[in-house]
Amino acid sequence: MEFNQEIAKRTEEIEGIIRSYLPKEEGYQKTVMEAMNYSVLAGGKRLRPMLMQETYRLFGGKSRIIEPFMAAIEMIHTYSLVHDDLPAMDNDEYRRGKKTTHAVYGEAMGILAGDALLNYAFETATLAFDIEPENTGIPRALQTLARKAGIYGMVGGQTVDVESEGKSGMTKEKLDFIYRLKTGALIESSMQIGAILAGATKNEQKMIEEVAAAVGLAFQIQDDILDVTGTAEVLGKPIGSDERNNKTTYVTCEGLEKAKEDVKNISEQAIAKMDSLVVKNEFLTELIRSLTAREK
Ligand code: GRG
Repeated sequence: MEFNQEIAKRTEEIEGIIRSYLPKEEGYQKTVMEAMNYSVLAGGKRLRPMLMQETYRLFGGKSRIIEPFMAAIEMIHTYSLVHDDLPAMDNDEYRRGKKTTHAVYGEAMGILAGDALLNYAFETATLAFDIEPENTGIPRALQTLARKAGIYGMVGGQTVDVESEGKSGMTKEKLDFIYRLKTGALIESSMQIGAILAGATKNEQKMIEEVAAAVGLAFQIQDDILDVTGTAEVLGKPIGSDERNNKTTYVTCEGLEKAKEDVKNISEQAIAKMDSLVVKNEFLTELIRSLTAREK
């Protein structure tokens, strides 16, 4: 099967898994559940669950234990987007080609839906105990999910990003820190959890964390590039937001051409590191390579 068809097929499967873990819309608190489901089902590439599932397969994982964690990582990713779009942050009206959650449900419900998704992610991930109680990796996987989403991960990176906005004095070192945490941490979490639950060794887990860090960095640089060269139709959100928000990005630091070269080089470094493992997953390699050419 051709790679793009394979991606489409797997994305659809992942969509089904995520959907199966979403809450029923019922009870007096129904509105928050509707807002959660609206946000998660608004589309998206489902990259993080895909990386998680493929890393799990890379290390020989075969059970459904990975599924609640796949849903959980997408819930955490979605919460971050819902909160990032709020008036107090980027104040965006469109995301994934649809109205943002607060634009549809109001600001208070946008905040609550984000909070609820973060919490429900952990409630969902713990269902792994029912699927494979004998898997000793579950506590470590939960710890990784928590840590990489929090102050030592995504929230930490977003904090520095928010504080730097509109200010001069951004250094390359600080920008790397922001990218590693804000974007990289959830990608690291995804791939590490796949490795942990499949029973990879400590050394293999470390290698995968490094591979994922490089994938995350390349992904964020490509995001910066698309904010300059992309189109609103394909991206599903307005372009030029970095310039409007006076943001220092990899593109403003290094220039467009160097940024494009670096996306390719950093991704190839990630692939080379993965190739040094004894286990192989060709689809995962192709997936990482395909991200360098992504248009959304
Ligand atoms: C609000 C705590 C908090 C964190 C926000 C993730 C984030 C941090 C902000 C969103 C804006 C942004 C540019 C984040 C960097 C990561 C990134 C490129 C997210 C978009 O991920 P995709 O392209 O989105 O995988 P889809 O829609 O495909 O799921």
